[in-house]
Amino acid sequence: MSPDELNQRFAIQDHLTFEAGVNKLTRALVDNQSARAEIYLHGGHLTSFQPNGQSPLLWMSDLARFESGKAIRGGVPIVWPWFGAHTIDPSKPQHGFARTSQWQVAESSAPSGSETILKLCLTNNAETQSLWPHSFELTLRITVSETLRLELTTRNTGKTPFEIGCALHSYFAVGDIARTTITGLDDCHYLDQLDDNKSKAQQGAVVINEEVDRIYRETEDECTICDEAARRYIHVGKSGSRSTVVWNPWSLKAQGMRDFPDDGYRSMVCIETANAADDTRTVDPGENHSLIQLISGRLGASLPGH
Ligand code: TA6
Repeated sequence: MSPDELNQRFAIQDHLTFEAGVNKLTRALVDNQSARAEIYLHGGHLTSFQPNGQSPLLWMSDLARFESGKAIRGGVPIVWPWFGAHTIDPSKPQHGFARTSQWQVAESSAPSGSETILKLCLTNNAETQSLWPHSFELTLRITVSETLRLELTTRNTGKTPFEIGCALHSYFAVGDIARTTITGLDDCHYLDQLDDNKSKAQQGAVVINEEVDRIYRETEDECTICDEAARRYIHVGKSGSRSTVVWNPWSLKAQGMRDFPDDGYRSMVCIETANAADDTRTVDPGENHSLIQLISGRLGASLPGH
C-alpha cells in the first residue's frame, strides 16, 4: 500500500500519519501528547522514540542503509526467527529474516490523547518458506506513550511445532559510554560471545570500556542505563524473556562496519530483550509466544555512584 492508501485506512488525527521516508521507504510517524516515534515498514523497524521534554532514547547510525535486503542500523531491529548465525546453515541471514522483510499495517488506534497503538504484521511467504519451512503470523504491537511498549508475538499457524530464537535488538543513545553504567544484571551469569561462549559471573554494574557481546541468562529483571553525561536514566523492562543481550562493538569492530560510524560506539549501547542461547521457545500449532520490551527515560539531576 502507498502512504496515501495507508493514510486513508489507518491515519489518526493528532496521532498517526504515513509518508515516504529515507530512500522513499514507507514510514509511520507517531506524534501524540506524550511522545514521537518513527517506524519503517521495512523490517517492522522502529527508528526513533522521543518522549516530550527528552532527547531521543534510541541511537541511529548516520550511515544506516535504508535498502531492501539490508537491516537498518540502530533503533530496534527485529531479530527473528533465529538469534545470531543460523545454527545449521551459516549462509542464511544473520539474526533471521524479519528485519529485512516488508511488513504490513494491520491496525491502528488511539486509546487516549497520549497513547497511540500501531500493529504491524508479517506472514509466511515463498521467500520466508525457502529460509524457514514453517507457517507463522508475526505481529509487532507498538504502543507509543511516555513509555514505549513493543510486543512481538509469534503465532504458529502450521500443523507442527517450531522453535524460535528472537530479540528486540534495541540500540540506546548515551551521552558518553565512558560515563555510563548498566544496572539490573549485577548478580547474573552471562555467555561471553567474545571468549568461546564461556559462562562468567557479572560483578556489580556493567561497565563498557571495550568490546562487549554478552548473553545474560536466567534474568527477567529490568535493566537501567545510568547515563551520567546526559544526566538520564533509561529503563528497559521486559516479559517473555529470560535472556538479555548487551552489545557494544567498540572501536575496531565499529571501523569494520560500513553502516556504523567509527566513533559511534561512544554514544550507544545495545540492551536486547531476547530469547537467545538456551532461552529459545517452542511454539505449538495454534499457540502464541510474546516477547515484550518496555522503554522509558527519566531525567536525573545527579546520578549516584559516579
Ligand atoms: O547483539 C549481539 C550481536 O549478535 C553481536 O554479535 C553483533 O553481531 C550484533 O548482534 C549486530 O549484528 P548485525 O547482524 O546487526 O550486525
